[in-house]
Amino acid sequence: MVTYSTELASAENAERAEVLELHSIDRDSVIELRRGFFSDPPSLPSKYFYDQAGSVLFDEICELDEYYPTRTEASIMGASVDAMVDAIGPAGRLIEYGSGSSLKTRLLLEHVHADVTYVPVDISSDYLTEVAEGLRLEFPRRRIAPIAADFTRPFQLPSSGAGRARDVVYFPGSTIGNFRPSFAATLLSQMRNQVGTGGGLLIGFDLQKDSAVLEAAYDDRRGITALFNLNLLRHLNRVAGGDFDLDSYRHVALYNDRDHRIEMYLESCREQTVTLAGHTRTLSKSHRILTELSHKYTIDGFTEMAAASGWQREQIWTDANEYFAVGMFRS
Ligand code: AVI
Repeated sequence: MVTYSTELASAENAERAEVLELHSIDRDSVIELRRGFFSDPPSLPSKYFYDQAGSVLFDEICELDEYYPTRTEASIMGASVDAMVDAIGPAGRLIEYGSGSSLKTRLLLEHVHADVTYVPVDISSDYLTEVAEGLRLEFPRRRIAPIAADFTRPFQLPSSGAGRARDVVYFPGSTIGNFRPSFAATLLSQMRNQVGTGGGLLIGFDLQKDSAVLEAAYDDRRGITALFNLNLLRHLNRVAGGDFDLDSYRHVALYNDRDHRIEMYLESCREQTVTLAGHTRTLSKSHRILTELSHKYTIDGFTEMAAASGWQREQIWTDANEYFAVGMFRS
């Protein structure tokens, strides 16, 4: 029989669970969330796209006809892997920022010098351990030395020892484009400081192109990108005490010609009140919440940004349409 006190206890438990969930993101993240969502225009950090459901949706995005970056980068890598491996040389370590499943790295791991240690860096330590174990089975001779870290904050690489060959940072997928140029430059400088003089950077970045191609890539016909965008609200409902009603937002993706970037929003379909991380605000009908920026560069523009962060361009590989580029830089 359900009594008043058991109901009360379960309400208390629910409340406690909610508080615990709220604490499942750290204090800095709560502050970051509040700062973005309770200002105007409101924004939410893109990192909340990637819970388990979001990672599955992102994998689906990568397979979409309209979403050209993944397939184009893979074809550039496939066509020029020998030249890239030469450019990497007998590096001490190949350090991958935000390695995730390390899927894009397998091609390099099959080809790079046998002495190269692979250092995947990822925020999710459980997933990192699992992926590293799989890689050790797949590449039994390769040294794999994972580091659990949030690469958007400064982190320490273990010392590579005197006389070791140079380190190379690998940053594929045009993830650099998801940061505002000022922060992208900070990240490039952080990488430069980690590898020191003579180090390398192999990086994928997306290029400017027709806005219709870009908008289709971020607003596909099957609506997978829309689900990916909306999933961010579901994730925040779970981990940050949000009460977003997913049915009352629509996905919007626009190319901003002036700043050369795709801007993704969730647009409120009606006036509504939302609670997040313990605070409440009102959104009017058509109010847009910014959820992601994806900057598109020219090869020269990217080279200039890299140079300002201490990187000299060595080589650029691109595809026949010049949709995407992979660059090798030296510090
Ligand atoms: C992860 N990042 C490079 C993707 C991009 O293209 O900016 C994220 C993405 N958002 C929507 N589709 C893909």
